[in-house]
Amino acid sequence: MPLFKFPNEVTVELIKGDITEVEADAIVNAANSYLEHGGGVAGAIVRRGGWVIQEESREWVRKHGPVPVGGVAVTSAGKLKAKYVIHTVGPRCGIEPIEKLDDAVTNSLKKAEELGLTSIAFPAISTGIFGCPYEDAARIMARVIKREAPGLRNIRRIIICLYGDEAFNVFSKVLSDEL
Ligand code: AR6
Repeated sequence: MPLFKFPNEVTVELIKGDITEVEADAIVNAANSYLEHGGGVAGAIVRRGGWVIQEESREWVRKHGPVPVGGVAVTSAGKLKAKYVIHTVGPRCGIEPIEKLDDAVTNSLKKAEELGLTSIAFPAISTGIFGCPYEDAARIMARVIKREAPGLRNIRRIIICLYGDEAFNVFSKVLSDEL
C-alpha cells in the first residue's frame, strides 16, 4: 500500500531493498559529477545494468561537461527493468549545502516528466558515500515531493527505495509526518 496518495492520484511508496531490482520507468542514480560509477547505488547500477550505462555516461560528460551538483543526465538502463537511468548529483555533506538535494530531486522529477514517464524510483541520494544524515535527506525529499507532486502530469508513482532497516525506518517516519 502506498504511504501517501495526492488528490491527482500521484502515489508515494517506500520500499526496502536494491534499487536495481525495482520496476519503474526510470531509476535515479546517486552519481558524481563525472558520472564515474564506482560504488554505492552507481556501482550496483552498472554491475547489474551493464557497462553500456558507464559508456553512455562518459559520452554524456564528453558532450556536456561534468554534471553540476543538483543537475541531471540521462542514459539508457541497459539490462535493468527500467527504461532510463536519471543520474543526479547530490551534495557532499560538509562540502556543499544539503539544500542542493532539493535541486537534485526536483530536476530528476522534471526530467522524468519531460520524458513522459509514469513511474520513478529514487534511492536516498547523498546518504551513503556523500555522508548526509538520513533524517535531513528525508525531510528535503518530503518537501520536494509535497511541492512538486500536485503539478505532475505524467508521473503517477514515486518510489523511494531504501537500503537497510535504519534508512527505511527514518524515511518512513519523516515522510509520514511531512506528507
Ligand atoms: N539500492 C538502493 N540503495 C542503495 C544501494 C542499492 N543497490 N546501494 C547503496 N544504497 P551512495 P551518495 C544506499 O553512496 O551518498 C558513488 O560512488 C546507501 O546505503 O550510493 O549520493 C557515486 O559514484 C545510501 O543510503 O550515494 C558517487 O561518487 C544511498 O543509497 C557517490 O557514491 C546513497 O548512497 C555518491 O554518493
